[in-house]
Amino acid sequence: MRTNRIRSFSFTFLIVLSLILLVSCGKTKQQAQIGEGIAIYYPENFVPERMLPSMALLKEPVEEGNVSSAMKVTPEFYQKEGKNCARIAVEEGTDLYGTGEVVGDLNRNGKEVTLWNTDNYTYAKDEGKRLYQSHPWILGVRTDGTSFGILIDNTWKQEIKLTNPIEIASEGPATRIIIIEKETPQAVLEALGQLTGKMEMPPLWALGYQQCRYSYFPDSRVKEVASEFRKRAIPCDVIWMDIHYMQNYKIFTFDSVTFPKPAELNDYLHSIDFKSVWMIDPGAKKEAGYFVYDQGTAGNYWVQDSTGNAFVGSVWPGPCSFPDFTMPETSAWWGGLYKDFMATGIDGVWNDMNEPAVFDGPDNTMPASNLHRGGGELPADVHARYHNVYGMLMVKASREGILKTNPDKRPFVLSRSNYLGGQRYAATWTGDNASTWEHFKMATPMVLNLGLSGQPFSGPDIGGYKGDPDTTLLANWMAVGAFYPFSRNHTEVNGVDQEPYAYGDEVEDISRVALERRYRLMPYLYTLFHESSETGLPVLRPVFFADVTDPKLREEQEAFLWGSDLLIVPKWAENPALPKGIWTSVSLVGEDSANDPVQPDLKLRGGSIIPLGKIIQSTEDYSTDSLTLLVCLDESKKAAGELYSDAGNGFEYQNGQYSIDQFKANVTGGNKLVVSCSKVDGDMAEEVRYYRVGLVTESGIQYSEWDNDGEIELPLVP
Ligand code: NBV
Repeated sequence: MRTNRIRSFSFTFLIVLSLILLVSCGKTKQQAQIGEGIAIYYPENFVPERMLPSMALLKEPVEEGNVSSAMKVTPEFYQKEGKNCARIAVEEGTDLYGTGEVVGDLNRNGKEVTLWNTDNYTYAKDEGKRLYQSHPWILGVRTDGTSFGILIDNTWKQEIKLTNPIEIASEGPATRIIIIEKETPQAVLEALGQLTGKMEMPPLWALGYQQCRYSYFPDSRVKEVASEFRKRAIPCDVIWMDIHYMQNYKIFTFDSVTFPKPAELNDYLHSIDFKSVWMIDPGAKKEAGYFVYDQGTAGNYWVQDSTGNAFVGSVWPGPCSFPDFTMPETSAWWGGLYKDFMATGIDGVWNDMNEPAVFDGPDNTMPASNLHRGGGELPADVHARYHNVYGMLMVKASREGILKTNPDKRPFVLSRSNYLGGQRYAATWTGDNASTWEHFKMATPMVLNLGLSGQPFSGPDIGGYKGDPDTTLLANWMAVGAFYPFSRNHTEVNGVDQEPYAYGDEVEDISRVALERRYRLMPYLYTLFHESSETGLPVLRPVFFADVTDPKLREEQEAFLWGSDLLIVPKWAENPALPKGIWTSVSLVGEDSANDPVQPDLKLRGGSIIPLGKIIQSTEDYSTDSLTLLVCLDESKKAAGELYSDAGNGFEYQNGQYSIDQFKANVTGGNKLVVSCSKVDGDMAEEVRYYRVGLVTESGIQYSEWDNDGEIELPLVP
């Protein structure tokens, strides 16, 4: 009896034990579905403490059971030469894109990238295989257009070889990998947006053209340049202050001789409808009595060397200490520094050198053995782990601080360094390029691949940073540069004046036309930025997005798309591969789009309607009270389009203060184009809006009268 009881007790115990084991195994499953078409894979030697929380993901994925059989791509983990590796075989004929900010072709097949944020002047170091940002992310597009994404959830240094199989080798601990499997590349990017977040709506002014150099100083020179734009009627929204405005390059200070009254300067700029963006680097000069250094030292906010002392490395001001942005108290302090700074009327902030660049450090950064103390969710660990996210954590702290001090304004932060998911905090530019045709042509695929890696708001230094462009190069760069999401002309310290008017009448006229085109297109561009902030889709898109099954489009990197309706074809493009179907040239400001020798040809997709505004000198004059609707009919004589509007700044749009208008065109009675305009979403009070329709055909644009009754008619020319 007793033995039986013992037996049955042991039996029950065993069952309970195996149940416990089963459940706990379920919890630490090596792979699991985490969403529709999204699965996560763990290597056996995964150590959560060294890898989590994820710096790219918005939140820790929730496991939803076994990996679905629809997932076609699977990583295989292994170790080699002390590195944690993964290989991923892909179907023959797959085209690979992404991996963020890269030099070279749009199509990444056969390419290699090192993810280790590096200050890389003219992209010369390591043949440009590592640049200022890291995006451990690959987009794969199969021949039939079905697509997948590979997110390697790892901040440590790693190498990605885009071969078949794809090879990933990490210098850090073993990494988990997320795979997205969808019908189209667009759907993959939307899933990436859901996982890693989207760009917040920027202020409208940030979509305007911007003028920069290293540096405009003294303040009278800043005023002179800004006024020159107005005098010459070249549209421009923003002028930039590089490091010379600071007192001996000390961050959060103003030079007492050259910039004695920053508030007065900002007032002046605002009075002529300019905004100003000012640079802030991470390094704070090690100087007793300098308030930033004193506060940082008193608060113990600095990154430490391996012995636990504040790390000191040289940058512009000489020996500097660097905020440890993994510490919540450091980030809060850093954010607070923006209070007095922004109070001078500064509109936006430019965070540079945040790879971080350290002149006398190993490989021009800080030692990998430096210590970050973490806090909150982030564990303490060595710099090797946090290096690639140093810039991202910096712009996160900057953004939060700016928002706190100006809670009713949308922050604008531009960052040189960043990491996958960093579009949540800052826009970006592609660092120190050169004034050469090679770099000019390379800029489009760079911006495209950033967009295919989650960052929609980017652009290169127009005209090139190093060296001086010749007249032809600057003219062409301005003409195409008007179509970068972030459109800013910038040059290095010893460069000649590179403002569009400084190169003679011809470049000035070409630049004016180019920028007038951008500003007329502002209602469409703003709508695209809104779409991007909602969906994660890029603003600037590769031509193959127009037809993901057309193999001929997969490598096109000279022409590009704005959204899905406007194709931009540079005049220097050699036999560009263009999508099939109706794409009709449109002239916007009196130029001849198809035949102008420098301005890119703008082609409207058959079936689309895009709203155009007026030619304005800055977005301060932006209004949607009278819009021209450019209509390009499809084969069935129909077209449709949309406009997003809101206050252009502030957050009221999040409380419904926006409007979405929809436009629909069709031909009735065989001879009359009818376009209906109706508000379909948003609580923003309806303005009295005048519309006219411009029917785009091969022989030009036929315009209707202006009308405000929501249904515009245009008798068709037989
Ligand atoms: O602050 C000066 C420059 C800036 O103009 C440039 O855009 C950054 O990429 N900055 C780098 C520092 C050093 C340049 C050699």
